[in-house]
Amino acid sequence: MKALILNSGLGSRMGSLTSEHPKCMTQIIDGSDETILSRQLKLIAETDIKEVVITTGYYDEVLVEYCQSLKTGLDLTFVKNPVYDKTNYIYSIYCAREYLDDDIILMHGDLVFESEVFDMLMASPVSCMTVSSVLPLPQKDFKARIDGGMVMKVGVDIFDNAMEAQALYKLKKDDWKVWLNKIVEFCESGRTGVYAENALNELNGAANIAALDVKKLLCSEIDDKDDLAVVKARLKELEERTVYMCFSSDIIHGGHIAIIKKAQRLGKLMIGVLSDEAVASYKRMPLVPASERRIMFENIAGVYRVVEQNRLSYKEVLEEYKPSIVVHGDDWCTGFQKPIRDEVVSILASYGGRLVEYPYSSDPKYEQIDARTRSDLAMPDIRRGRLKRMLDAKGLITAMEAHDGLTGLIVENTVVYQDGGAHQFDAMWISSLCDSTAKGKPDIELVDMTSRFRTIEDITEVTTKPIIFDGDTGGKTEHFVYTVRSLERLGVSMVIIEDKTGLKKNSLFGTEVEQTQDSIENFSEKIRAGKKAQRTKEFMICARIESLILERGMEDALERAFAFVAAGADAIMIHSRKKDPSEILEFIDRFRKRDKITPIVLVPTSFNSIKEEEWKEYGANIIIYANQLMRAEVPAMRKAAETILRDHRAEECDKMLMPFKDIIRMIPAEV
Ligand code: SPV
Ligand code: MG
Repeated sequence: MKALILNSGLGSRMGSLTSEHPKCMTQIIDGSDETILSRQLKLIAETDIKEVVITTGYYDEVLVEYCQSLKTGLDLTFVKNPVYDKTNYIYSIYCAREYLDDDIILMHGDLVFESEVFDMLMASPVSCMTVSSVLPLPQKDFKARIDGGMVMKVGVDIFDNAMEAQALYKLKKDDWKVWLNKIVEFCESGRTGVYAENALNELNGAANIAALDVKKLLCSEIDDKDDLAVVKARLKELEERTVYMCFSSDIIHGGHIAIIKKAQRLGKLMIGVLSDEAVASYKRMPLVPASERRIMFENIAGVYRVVEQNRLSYKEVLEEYKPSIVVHGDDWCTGFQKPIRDEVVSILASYGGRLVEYPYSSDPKYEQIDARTRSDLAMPDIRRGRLKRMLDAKGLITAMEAHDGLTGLIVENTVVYQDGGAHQFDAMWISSLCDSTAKGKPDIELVDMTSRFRTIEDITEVTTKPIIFDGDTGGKTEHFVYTVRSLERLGVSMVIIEDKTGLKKNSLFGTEVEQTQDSIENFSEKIRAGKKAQRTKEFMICARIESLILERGMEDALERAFAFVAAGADAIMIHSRKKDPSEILEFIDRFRKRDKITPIVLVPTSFNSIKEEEWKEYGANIIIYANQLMRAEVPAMRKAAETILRDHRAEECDKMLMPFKDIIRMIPAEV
């Protein structure tokens, strides 16, 4: 594709401004060197176009010298119209015809347009001419008659079914050829004093030129000093406007830079860095924290300002900064981001802002980078540290039970979009109860550590979320120190050990079975030994207190909690089997009076009425849904088995089941 700029004319209506150079060299931004032509060439140079044909005439040598001084990197061809003062630009095109055997971007040399107009033109898949459906029809300038979205006729005397039009065209080779042949015919028969559009009009639509409606965007020719003043004021406005884009990515690749560059052309670019909490809510905990991502963007040339966006919703940011333009990929027109987009559109409309959407393209090169980043998350060193970071970022995190690869995938991938936000579990809980039950065994530390580690591996092979491991009593201190290191190697973030000794039974049996609580001294020693054995700084050991389960009272629970924190526990889990949450609330309240920092972990299986946000307000930090997936699958499986037994075939059972294809699809072919 080539560009053709028509610069032969006299520009006589500009008065003294064109006494020493052609009109296209008129300065359009006070205090800068930018001229009509330098701006056009700059926009062209930002595209894939390499060659520009410029017709000259009036002050042609000044013009050629000027163009060369601009160092645009473009390949410029100058074609002089020797009779520029006696002919119209139709003849200049005729003179340049041998250079124009390609798709052509055609523009008059006195045209000033904003980058968005040029982007729209370049993106058009068909030949088109810029028109405006909202500007008033000019008396003396070009108008186009439009029929079915196509330009039928262009001229100054057309008022019916017409729109304001500017001589800025994209012409596909075939359409251009038809028009150019007509131009040649005109010129060779001596009709050189008319517009090139007179030739176009004789084609009666055969050139297939669509109307590209640029509405209120700047696209104006400069004929006289008044036009110049208007354009200068508009350009100043454009320069002052702010453009907002929000980013959540950990890395910046060529695709991001390309879109940043595009957005920068619209005004002063302000970048929003999505907070760690907001990113974690819909994607995953970012690899690079928001504070560092902020620095990354602050150091990109031409970024005017970087702010933090704390929620997926743009509301707070838009209301505070009122950017003139928000830029986003058009991928958010559907799916979970649609409500966020709708809100942006309505807030922008409330103060006259505008949304600019670029077509979303997924480049395999960048997808590969994303896939690599995702798979890095599964690596032990990266996975292990993410629980602590998430806890710091969010204050309260949730973990769901996973007892094999399949349930791991469910915890990994289940997302619910609600109230403009996305909700998913932050971590996985590898429960002793569910791990044992999945093997048909009782929850009494019968399933040995080697087998429990195998479960962890089944899960880590197919997921990336952090893992909290139910370490039961931790076993003998001499064994626990080995367990700690093995868990660290596996990429587990936290082990929870409970202060029981002897034959452990599940806590939810409470005092119905015999269970022995360990002494504070012994258990503190186990914690100390575990902390000493650990090799990575992020691994956490959580002490689980069974005093309420075993009905030893609140004072005992609190005494233990403070003792275990003093022994080095990184978190405290308090458990209860009561439906009523009040003893848990009392514990949190009293613990928090003395210790504001140590994370509190809860397993609200019985006391399940309180919502996560309320737990956060009370002062809890990790909510573990310890067994719900297993308890959901058992009745579903039993029902399917009974139905088949009853009906002596599987047909009736089929309606209870997920389609066969879906189960195949839910497992990715590769990680
Ligand atoms: C587990 O999930 O194995 C637990 C929590 O330890 S509970 O079953 O409530 O004791
Ligand atoms: Mg357990």
